[in-house]
Amino acid sequence: MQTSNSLALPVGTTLDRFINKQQEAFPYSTGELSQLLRDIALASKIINREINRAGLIDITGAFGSNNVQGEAQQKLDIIANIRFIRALVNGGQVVGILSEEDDEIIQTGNVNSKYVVAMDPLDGSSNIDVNVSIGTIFSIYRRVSEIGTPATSEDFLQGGRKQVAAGYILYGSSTIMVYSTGKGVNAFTYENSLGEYFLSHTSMEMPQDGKIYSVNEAYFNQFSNPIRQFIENLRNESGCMARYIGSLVADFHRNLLKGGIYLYPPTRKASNGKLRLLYECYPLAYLIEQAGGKASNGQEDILDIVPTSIHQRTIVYLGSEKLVDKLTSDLDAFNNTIVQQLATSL
Ligand code: AHM
Ligand code: MG
Repeated sequence: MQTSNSLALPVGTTLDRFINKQQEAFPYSTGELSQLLRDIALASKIINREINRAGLIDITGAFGSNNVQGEAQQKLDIIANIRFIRALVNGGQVVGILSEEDDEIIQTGNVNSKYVVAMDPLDGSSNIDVNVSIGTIFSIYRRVSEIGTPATSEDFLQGGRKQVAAGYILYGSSTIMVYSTGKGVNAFTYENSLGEYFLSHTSMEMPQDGKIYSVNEAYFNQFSNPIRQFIENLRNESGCMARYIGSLVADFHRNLLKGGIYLYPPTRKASNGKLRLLYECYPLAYLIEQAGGKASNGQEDILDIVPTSIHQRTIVYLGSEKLVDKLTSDLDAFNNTIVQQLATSL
């Protein structure tokens, strides 16, 4: 959905020009965040290139162990991780990186930088090797540790509302970068032949309601009663359609544009959900709130969850306001009934 652009920039503006314009709106800004966003965009272009020729690398790789850069053949998610880290280290604006691919915080050595980045360099592992849409997710914080020292886990455990920017890159039928610095959400579509991102969706607003639900229904029998009931109502009474790619960024992006809800409830294998709070759920929750949608774990807004560890997981429901409100009120009602039943049985 496209609405009028608060910055009065025409669609077709390059990402660079947009970032510069945004920076001009803050006279005391130092340009570090702007440069960091440019570094992320650059890394995504490199990853986009790797993804586009992934099939080809496989063919050439079958005859030897090295790729065109003379590096050992690696899986695309590992390549993406390396590319991102390299771009952020060389860019110089980030003191520490938290990546889904690394257990520990990565120290960039840029101890005088003010920002840290939490990221999933390439999400959608089951889709990576089969030419289905995948994505990069990122979240940016201003560090709380002292300038001149390495990054600490506290820099990353500030809570979702402390994000200064967040976004994702979807490598799909076209490549698109969607991000927010807390003043609305804008999207930039990549023009391959020019090597540039161009503003394509301004001040994005998520529809308040929607007809799409996205959940892995293979787990249906493992879901709690109110979740099952909610899904059955969507199917039978609300006339909703199921759409599930199994790539969070792709499912999220479609629902952001069209309206709908994405659910990852507890399952037997993942009793606290599967998705990671810091670099999957916080950034998407930040974006969805900016676009007028909602993100909840069923009990509280995702952005209000107090984080306790850098790789923690969470249950997540991301979607149009009306759908998430309905789900959370169903869950509340169910919990209240259980409490009452317990109280009367005592
Ligand atoms: P990953 O980080 O290993 O790629 O897993 C995250 C992915 C999401 O992109 C997707 O929404 C979800 O896992 C799908 O999980 P499932 O296969 O259990 O439905
Ligand atoms: Mg992931």
